[in-house]
Amino acid sequence: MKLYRTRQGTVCEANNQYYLLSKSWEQTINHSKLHSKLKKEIEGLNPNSSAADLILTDLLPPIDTQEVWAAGVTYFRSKEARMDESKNSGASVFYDKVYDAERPEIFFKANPQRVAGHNHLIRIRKDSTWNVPEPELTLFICSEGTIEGYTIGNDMSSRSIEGENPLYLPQAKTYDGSAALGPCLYVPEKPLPANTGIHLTISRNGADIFKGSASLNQMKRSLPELVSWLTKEMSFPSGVFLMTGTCLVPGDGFTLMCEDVVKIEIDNIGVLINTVE
Ligand code: DO4
Ligand code: MG
Repeated sequence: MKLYRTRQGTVCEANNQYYLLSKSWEQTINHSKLHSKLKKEIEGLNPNSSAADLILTDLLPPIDTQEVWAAGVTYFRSKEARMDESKNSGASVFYDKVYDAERPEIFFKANPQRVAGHNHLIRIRKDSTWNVPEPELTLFICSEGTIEGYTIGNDMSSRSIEGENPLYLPQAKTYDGSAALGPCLYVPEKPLPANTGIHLTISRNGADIFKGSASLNQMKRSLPELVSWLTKEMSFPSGVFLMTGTCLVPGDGFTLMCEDVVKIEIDNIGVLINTVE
């Protein structure tokens, strides 16, 4: 089942049929056992063929009041890249340590105002010289602390700022247009398979300049483990989104430029496309 947040309300897609739900986004998504709840809810509704058009014309990011948090250095490739970018600052050792530590790296990523949806513009910082997208499986965790859905996330990152000093991480990670989520909230009956693929394509002037794929089973930590650390001492009355880290890092010579198109695909969830403003 997939939920889409649109300007005209919440659209639920199930078995190739579309339903318009009457409740707000937060009232719809913030439930434990969300899949069964939605299944019951659409049993009493008639499919609405024009609801499918709303996804094309009126789509919004799948977030309204929730915070977005992110986990980092959850894949070996990310650890390697961070250690390399921070070698002159002396911070490499911290990335090495956090990869093996019991406590993961978790940081605040964005409030909803800084989140772009599918086909919306994302941004790079003008005071940063090295910028990359980070394609990340993103969890929706309800206020009771359980994983209820998945979406695609882009954790836009300023690697020159992050590499200069690890204390600059909040500036490297959080600024206007620094996050993208979408296109939908995928609410399956069972957790995502471990071999779920994550695919990134970056295009410039119509040509693909980076292409890469990774799989969820390359992650060092489990998804419930990340959730348990996030929710240890924090409550989220409206639920929360958690980006789970990147495994796809373009080579050191690569930096994003204005008008580049970033396409992230995650198996079963869909495709998130954003152009750099
Ligand atoms: O500490 C740097 C951020 C790590 C990150 O965002 C990632 O691994 O995805
Ligand atoms: Mg990241």
